[in-house]
Amino acid sequence: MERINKKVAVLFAFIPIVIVFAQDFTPSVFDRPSVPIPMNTADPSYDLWSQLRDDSGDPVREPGPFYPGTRSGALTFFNLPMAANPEDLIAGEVDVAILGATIDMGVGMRGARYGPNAIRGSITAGGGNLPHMHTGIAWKQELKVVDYGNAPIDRFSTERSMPMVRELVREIASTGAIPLIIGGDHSLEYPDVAAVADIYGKENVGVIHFDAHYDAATEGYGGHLISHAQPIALLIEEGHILGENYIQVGLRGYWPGEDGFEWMRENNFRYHTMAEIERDGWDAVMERILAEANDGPEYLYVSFDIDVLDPAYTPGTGTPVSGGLTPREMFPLIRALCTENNLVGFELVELNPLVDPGYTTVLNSSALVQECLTGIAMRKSGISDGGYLNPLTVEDAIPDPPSLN
Ligand SMILES: [Mn+2]
Repeated sequence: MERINKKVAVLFAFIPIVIVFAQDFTPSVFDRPSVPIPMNTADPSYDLWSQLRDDSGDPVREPGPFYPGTRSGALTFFNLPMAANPEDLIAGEVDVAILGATIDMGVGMRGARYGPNAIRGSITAGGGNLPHMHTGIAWKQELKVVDYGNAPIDRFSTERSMPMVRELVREIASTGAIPLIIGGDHSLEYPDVAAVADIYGKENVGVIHFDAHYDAATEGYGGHLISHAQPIALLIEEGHILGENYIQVGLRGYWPGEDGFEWMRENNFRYHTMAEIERDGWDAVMERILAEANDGPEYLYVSFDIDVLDPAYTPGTGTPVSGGLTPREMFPLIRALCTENNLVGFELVELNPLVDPGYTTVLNSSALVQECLTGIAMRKSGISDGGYLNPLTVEDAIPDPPSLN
């Protein structure tokens, strides 16, 4: 019995040695040098994703906006006609081209890729044909707007998708049309703003960025330089946009911390947090934002992360933060910004229909985009005051009682 125990003891004594040897010789992912795994460029599918917009095999047609099939049934943004290339935009004298960008690797959560089609499928009262009650303006009657389809996305790589998005946004902007991008996650701000700066000049474009989060991380994301938390850092560091032309609105919660606020101050950012809004009231802060936009460079780009709104109105997003703004606060500001400024781009990002059980977020996102379109239409129809309200809407015909005068 004792001999058996000895044998067992000797056997067990070898186990750690065996484990050590096994570790030495078993290849492990942690033993590899920390360089990315190279891609198989010989794979026939290597670039297939990027050819989404290759229309060389399509039937020949006259350039200009067109309806895919019948006018009912095929889903386009707001039931608008489509355009496929710059020739269509030029021939149709298009004012705004709406581009879907189905990217959601940058948020690390599946779903934002369905944002564009959720907006395409949304049913909106009026839909741009009827006059917006506040302003009396029907944006479809003032503007030529098209659905420009989707940007090609490598669904396994944010990094690889960026150049294609930038090229398409640049293509729209080069015709003089306003690119309106529906995401997709906030990594899109990097190619979107870079593209607009390519066309209008790096020092000539200001950005107003609505978001609960700061989105200017330089590290902390596994070595990635682009994700939905990083587009601003990349834009500033690469010099596509100047810090003094950047305005942040709606920050709250726990990010940025002190380092981030210091970084924004060093780069001459302007920012308006929810703390400032709670202290001074929305009307006062809204006036400041409008004044700062007017004080900025010649052109304006608006980056709208729907999580700037309170999760009560936008539950369908990847990183909701309590204590946000309401649509009733935001709509007049978006309308005014798009009326009073030379808008050269607008993006709506971080809409995730998969976590939007009541279509609340789709509804509010769709309405928000149409507030911007209404603003652009107001400007085109000659209205310069972004706060303009239709007298028919806000004044009844009966004189007020003396007690109110
Ligand atoms: Mn964001």
